Amino acid sequence: MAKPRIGITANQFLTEGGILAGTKRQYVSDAYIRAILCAGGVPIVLPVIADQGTITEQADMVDGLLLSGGGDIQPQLFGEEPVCQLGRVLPERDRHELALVKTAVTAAKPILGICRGCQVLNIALGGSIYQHLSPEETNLQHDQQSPGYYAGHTVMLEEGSKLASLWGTVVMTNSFHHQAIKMAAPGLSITARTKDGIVEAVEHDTASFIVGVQWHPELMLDSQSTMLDLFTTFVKAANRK
Ligand SMILES: [Mn+2]
Repeated sequence: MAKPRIGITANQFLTEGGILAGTKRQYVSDAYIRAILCAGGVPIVLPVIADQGTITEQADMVDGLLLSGGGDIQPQLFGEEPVCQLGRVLPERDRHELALVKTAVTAAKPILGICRGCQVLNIALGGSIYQHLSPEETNLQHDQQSPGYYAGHTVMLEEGSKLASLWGTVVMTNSFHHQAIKMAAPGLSITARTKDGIVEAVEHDTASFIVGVQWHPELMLDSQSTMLDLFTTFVKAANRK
Protein backbone atom coordinates (compact mmCIF):
# COMPACT_ATOMS: atom_id res chain seq x y z
CA MET A 1 0.00 0.00 0.00
CA ALA A 2 1.26 3.47 -0.87
CA LYS A 3 2.55 5.57 2.00
CA PRO A 4 0.51 8.65 2.94
CA ARG A 5 1.84 11.90 1.49
CA ILE A 6 2.18 14.58 4.15
CA GLY A 7 2.48 18.22 3.09
CA ILE A 8 4.66 20.29 5.43
CA THR A 9 4.14 24.05 5.21
CA ALA A 10 7.26 26.05 4.46
CA ASN A 11 8.72 29.02 6.30
CA GLN A 12 10.41 31.98 4.59
CA PHE A 13 13.57 33.97 5.15
CA LEU A 14 15.85 36.43 3.40
CA THR A 15 19.48 35.36 2.95
CA GLU A 16 21.87 37.60 4.89
CA GLY A 17 25.37 38.39 3.62
CA GLY A 18 27.34 36.94 0.71
CA ILE A 19 26.59 37.34 -2.98
CA LEU A 20 23.04 36.03 -2.50
CA ALA A 21 22.18 38.57 0.24
CA GLY A 22 18.54 39.57 0.06
CA THR A 23 17.49 36.40 -1.80
CA LYS A 24 14.15 35.09 -0.55
CA ARG A 25 14.23 31.43 0.46
CA GLN A 26 11.72 28.88 1.71
CA TYR A 27 12.49 25.98 4.00
CA VAL A 28 11.29 23.52 6.62
CA SER A 29 13.22 22.24 9.62
CA ASP A 30 14.67 18.77 9.13
CA ALA A 31 13.03 17.54 12.37
CA TYR A 32 9.55 17.64 10.74
CA ILE A 33 10.79 15.67 7.75
CA ARG A 34 12.42 13.11 10.02
CA ALA A 35 9.29 12.78 12.18
CA ILE A 36 7.07 12.13 9.15
CA LEU A 37 9.57 9.60 7.75
CA CYS A 38 9.78 7.80 11.12
CA ALA A 39 5.97 7.71 11.22
CA GLY A 40 5.78 6.02 7.80
CA GLY A 41 4.75 8.99 5.66
CA VAL A 42 6.19 10.69 2.59
CA PRO A 43 7.15 14.27 3.53
CA ILE A 44 6.44 16.91 0.88
CA VAL A 45 7.38 20.56 1.38
CA LEU A 46 4.58 22.96 0.44
CA PRO A 47 6.07 26.36 -0.42
CA VAL A 48 4.29 29.63 0.34
CA ILE A 49 2.31 30.67 -2.75
CA ALA A 50 -0.53 33.12 -3.29
CA ASP A 51 -2.83 31.74 -5.97
CA GLN A 52 -5.88 29.98 -4.50
CA GLY A 53 -6.23 27.60 -7.45
CA THR A 54 -2.67 26.42 -6.94
CA ILE A 55 -3.16 26.21 -3.17
CA THR A 56 -6.13 23.92 -3.84
CA GLU A 57 -3.83 21.76 -6.00
CA GLN A 58 -1.31 21.66 -3.14
CA ALA A 59 -4.00 20.44 -0.75
CA ASP A 60 -5.29 17.90 -3.31
CA MET A 61 -1.88 16.31 -3.82
CA VAL A 62 -1.31 15.46 -0.16
CA ASP A 63 -3.15 13.06 2.16
CA GLY A 64 -2.46 15.07 5.29
CA LEU A 65 -1.28 18.57 6.21
CA LEU A 66 1.38 19.39 8.79
CA LEU A 67 1.38 23.07 9.80
CA SER A 68 4.94 23.77 10.92
CA GLY A 69 6.19 26.19 13.55
CA GLY A 70 7.49 29.68 12.99
CA GLY A 71 7.04 33.32 13.84
CA ASP A 72 4.15 35.48 14.95
CA ILE A 73 0.82 35.76 13.19
CA GLN A 74 -0.57 38.99 11.75
CA PRO A 75 -3.04 40.23 14.42
CA GLN A 76 -5.49 41.68 11.88
CA LEU A 77 -6.33 38.08 10.98
CA PHE A 78 -8.12 37.78 14.32
CA GLY A 79 -9.35 41.35 14.47
CA GLU A 80 -6.64 43.07 16.53
CA GLU A 81 -4.03 45.79 16.13
CA PRO A 82 -0.39 44.86 16.98
CA VAL A 83 0.80 45.09 20.59
CA CYS A 84 4.34 46.29 21.38
CA GLN A 85 5.66 42.77 22.01
CA LEU A 86 4.53 41.37 18.67
CA GLY A 87 7.45 39.90 16.72
CA ARG A 88 8.05 39.97 12.97
CA VAL A 89 5.16 38.70 10.88
CA LEU A 90 5.19 37.08 7.42
CA PRO A 91 1.80 38.00 5.93
CA GLU A 92 2.29 35.91 2.77
CA ARG A 93 2.89 32.82 4.88
CA ASP A 94 -0.15 33.58 7.05
CA ARG A 95 -2.42 33.92 4.01
CA HIS A 96 -1.05 30.73 2.45
CA GLU A 97 -1.54 28.61 5.55
CA LEU A 98 -5.03 29.95 6.33
CA ALA A 99 -6.11 29.14 2.77
CA LEU A 100 -4.50 25.69 2.96
CA VAL A 101 -6.27 24.87 6.24
CA LYS A 102 -9.68 25.91 4.90
CA THR A 103 -9.14 23.88 1.73
CA ALA A 104 -7.88 20.83 3.63
CA VAL A 105 -10.77 20.95 6.12
CA THR A 106 -13.29 21.10 3.27
CA ALA A 107 -11.56 18.12 1.65
CA ALA A 108 -11.59 16.22 4.99
CA LYS A 109 -7.79 15.85 5.08
CA PRO A 110 -6.15 15.17 8.45
CA ILE A 111 -4.24 18.15 9.88
CA LEU A 112 -1.53 18.35 12.52
CA GLY A 113 -0.62 21.86 13.69
CA ILE A 114 2.60 22.35 15.65
CA CYS A 115 3.31 25.45 17.77
CA ARG A 116 2.54 28.34 15.41
CA GLY A 117 0.63 25.74 13.35
CA CYS A 118 -1.69 25.08 16.30
CA GLN A 119 -2.50 28.80 16.39
CA VAL A 120 -2.87 29.02 12.60
CA LEU A 121 -5.35 26.14 12.72
CA ASN A 122 -7.35 27.92 15.41
CA ILE A 123 -7.42 31.27 13.58
CA ALA A 124 -8.34 29.65 10.25
CA LEU A 125 -11.40 28.12 11.91
CA GLY A 126 -12.42 31.38 13.59
CA GLY A 127 -10.59 31.45 16.93
CA SER A 128 -8.18 33.99 18.43
CA ILE A 129 -4.78 34.05 20.13
CA TYR A 130 -2.83 36.10 22.66
CA GLN A 131 -0.32 38.18 20.69
CA HIS A 132 2.00 37.99 23.70
CA LEU A 133 1.73 36.10 26.99
CA SER A 134 2.24 38.85 29.56
CA PRO A 135 2.78 38.28 33.32
CA GLU A 136 -0.97 38.89 33.73
CA GLU A 137 -1.58 35.68 31.75
CA THR A 138 1.20 33.53 33.22
CA ASN A 139 4.43 33.36 35.17
CA LEU A 140 5.41 30.02 33.66
CA GLN A 141 8.30 29.96 31.20
CA HIS A 142 6.69 29.18 27.84
CA ASP A 143 9.71 30.45 25.88
CA GLN A 144 12.25 28.03 27.30
CA GLN A 145 15.95 28.79 27.00
CA SER A 146 16.95 25.11 27.07
CA PRO A 147 17.35 22.85 23.99
CA GLY A 148 14.33 21.39 22.23
CA TYR A 149 14.73 17.86 23.56
CA TYR A 150 14.29 19.18 27.11
CA ALA A 151 10.75 18.94 28.47
CA GLY A 152 10.40 22.01 30.66
CA HIS A 153 6.74 22.11 31.63
CA THR A 154 3.89 19.80 32.57
CA VAL A 155 0.85 19.54 30.31
CA MET A 156 -2.44 18.13 31.54
CA LEU A 157 -4.51 16.33 28.91
CA GLU A 158 -8.29 16.11 28.85
CA GLU A 159 -9.57 12.64 29.66
CA GLY A 160 -11.14 11.02 26.60
CA SER A 161 -9.15 13.17 24.14
CA LYS A 162 -7.05 11.77 21.30
CA LEU A 163 -3.91 12.99 23.02
CA ALA A 164 -4.83 11.35 26.33
CA SER A 165 -5.39 8.09 24.45
CA LEU A 166 -1.72 8.31 23.40
CA TRP A 167 -0.07 9.44 26.61
CA GLY A 168 -2.53 9.40 29.51
CA THR A 169 -3.55 12.63 31.23
CA VAL A 170 -0.12 14.11 32.03
CA VAL A 171 2.82 14.68 29.70
CA MET A 172 6.02 16.71 29.92
CA THR A 173 6.76 18.92 26.92
CA ASN A 174 9.13 21.54 25.64
CA SER A 175 7.79 25.07 25.09
CA PHE A 176 8.88 27.68 22.54
CA HIS A 177 6.07 30.20 22.29
CA HIS A 178 5.14 33.68 23.49
CA GLN A 179 1.75 33.57 21.78
CA ALA A 180 -1.04 31.12 22.65
CA ILE A 181 -4.66 30.33 21.87
CA LYS A 182 -7.14 32.67 23.58
CA MET A 183 -10.57 31.67 22.24
CA ALA A 184 -10.84 28.24 20.67
CA ALA A 185 -12.51 28.23 17.26
CA PRO A 186 -16.01 26.75 16.83
CA GLY A 187 -15.58 23.00 16.36
CA LEU A 188 -12.27 22.87 18.22
CA SER A 189 -12.07 21.68 21.83
CA ILE A 190 -9.25 22.56 24.20
CA THR A 191 -7.74 19.23 25.23
CA ALA A 192 -4.55 20.29 27.02
CA ARG A 193 -3.40 23.04 29.35
CA THR A 194 -0.38 23.84 31.46
CA LYS A 195 -0.88 24.47 35.19
CA ASP A 196 -1.28 28.21 34.54
CA GLY A 197 -4.29 27.46 32.31
CA ILE A 198 -2.57 28.31 29.01
CA VAL A 199 -3.92 26.25 26.10
CA GLU A 200 -1.44 23.62 24.91
CA ALA A 201 -3.58 21.58 22.48
CA VAL A 202 -6.85 21.59 20.55
CA GLU A 203 -8.71 18.82 18.75
CA HIS A 204 -11.54 18.96 16.25
CA ASP A 205 -14.84 17.65 17.59
CA THR A 206 -15.88 15.62 14.55
CA ALA A 207 -13.05 15.33 11.98
CA SER A 208 -11.08 12.07 11.96
CA PHE A 209 -7.84 13.86 12.85
CA ILE A 210 -7.44 17.62 13.22
CA VAL A 211 -5.11 18.27 16.14
CA GLY A 212 -2.94 21.18 17.18
CA VAL A 213 -0.22 21.05 19.83
CA GLN A 214 1.51 24.12 21.23
CA TRP A 215 4.83 22.37 21.83
CA HIS A 216 7.37 20.82 19.43
CA PRO A 217 7.04 17.00 19.60
CA GLU A 218 9.34 16.63 16.57
CA LEU A 219 12.26 17.93 18.68
CA MET A 220 11.67 15.33 21.41
CA LEU A 221 11.82 12.07 19.46
CA ASP A 222 15.22 11.12 20.93
CA SER A 223 14.50 12.17 24.52
CA GLN A 224 10.88 11.02 24.75
CA SER A 225 10.18 8.40 22.09
CA THR A 226 6.43 8.30 22.82
CA MET A 227 6.17 11.71 21.08
CA LEU A 228 6.43 9.75 17.82
CA ASP A 229 2.97 8.29 18.57
CA LEU A 230 1.39 11.62 17.64
CA PHE A 231 2.99 11.48 14.18
CA THR A 232 2.16 7.81 13.59
CA THR A 233 -1.49 8.42 14.54
CA PHE A 234 -1.59 11.42 12.19
CA VAL A 235 0.02 9.55 9.30
CA LYS A 236 -2.30 6.58 9.86
CA ALA A 237 -5.32 8.91 9.70
CA ALA A 238 -3.94 10.31 6.43
CA ASN A 239 -3.85 6.87 4.85
CA ARG A 240 -4.76 6.94 1.19
CA LYS A 241 -8.22 5.61 0.50
MN1 LIG B 1 3.97 26.09 26.69
